[in-house]
Amino acid sequence: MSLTASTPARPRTRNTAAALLAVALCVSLAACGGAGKKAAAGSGTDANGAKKLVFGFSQVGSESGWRAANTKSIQDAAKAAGFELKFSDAQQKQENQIAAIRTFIQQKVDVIGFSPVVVTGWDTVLKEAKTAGIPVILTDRAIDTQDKSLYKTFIGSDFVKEGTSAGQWLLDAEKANTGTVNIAELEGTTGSAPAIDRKKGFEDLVLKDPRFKLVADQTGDFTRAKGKEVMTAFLKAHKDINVLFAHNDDMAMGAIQAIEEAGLKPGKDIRIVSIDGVKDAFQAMVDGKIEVVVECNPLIGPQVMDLVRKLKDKAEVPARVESKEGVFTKDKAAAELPNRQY
Ligand code: GZL
Repeated sequence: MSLTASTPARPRTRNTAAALLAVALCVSLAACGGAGKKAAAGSGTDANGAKKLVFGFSQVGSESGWRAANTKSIQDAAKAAGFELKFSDAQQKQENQIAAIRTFIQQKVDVIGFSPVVVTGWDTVLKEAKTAGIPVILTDRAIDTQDKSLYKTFIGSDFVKEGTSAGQWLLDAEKANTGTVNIAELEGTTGSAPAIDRKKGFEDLVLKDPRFKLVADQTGDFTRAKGKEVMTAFLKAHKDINVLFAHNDDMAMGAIQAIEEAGLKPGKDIRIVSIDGVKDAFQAMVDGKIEVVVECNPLIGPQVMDLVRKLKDKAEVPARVESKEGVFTKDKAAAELPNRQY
């Protein structure tokens, strides 16, 4: 068994073997020119031998380009902060997130973070974290709970505002149209905060206007494949869809494939409004297939780690930190595309 400076020292008996081991250890560390220091810069301690902050993070999954960018932001920022990141990919299953949070509790991590795949069903496991004295930060997606003490802070977007921004663009784009506008809606993961709130923001604004009819709406689970599958079904059932509102770009990109395979022109026969702002969506705007993208910023890793450090140090944190985001129409897409980081 090789001992490094980070291995907790066992109590030593006063026998010769222990004394020899102690001498051997000192000699080996000295001979390696402080290799103990280099060895100490392993996962548990930093180059100065200080214990690293351990952050346990449960990610929703890897369902979209947005999620991939969010994961990279979290991982890069944890590394830059010098934290030990225990990262778990839940593959969009709540039971996997609950299991990961329980593991983090058993591992006695310093802070727990997660992006909840759905809004309900968290109280029990978050009570276990609270009992264990481990602070929790919600990232990206919020939860529905009566007990606000179960988490310390939330950082992410205002999804209702994103839905409203998408709806406002459509109202403006159709203001001269006196006829009926039939809308198909590809919803995000059922029960997730972005799906619930984007739907609310968009429909509360647009469906107040009697010209607009919601003729089809179904979840595409935020994935490209499901978005294509559901849009194909929509097109078989409805010959009169004028607009597609997609809760994220990946479903919009899948829908574009379905629309083209049906012999129709996306952006001409069917107007498309989407949310996220991934590079592929900007390229689709340059190509005239999507007309507007409401940005949803995944690059919150550095802000997350600032909050994690504050929680570890028992410093004050705001209850909610909101991301700054824009709305990009297709005429702006070519100029903005080179700036996109995800
Ligand atoms: C939004 C995020 C959503 C994205 C999707 O903050 O939770 O989940 O819009 C992703 O692309 O799958």
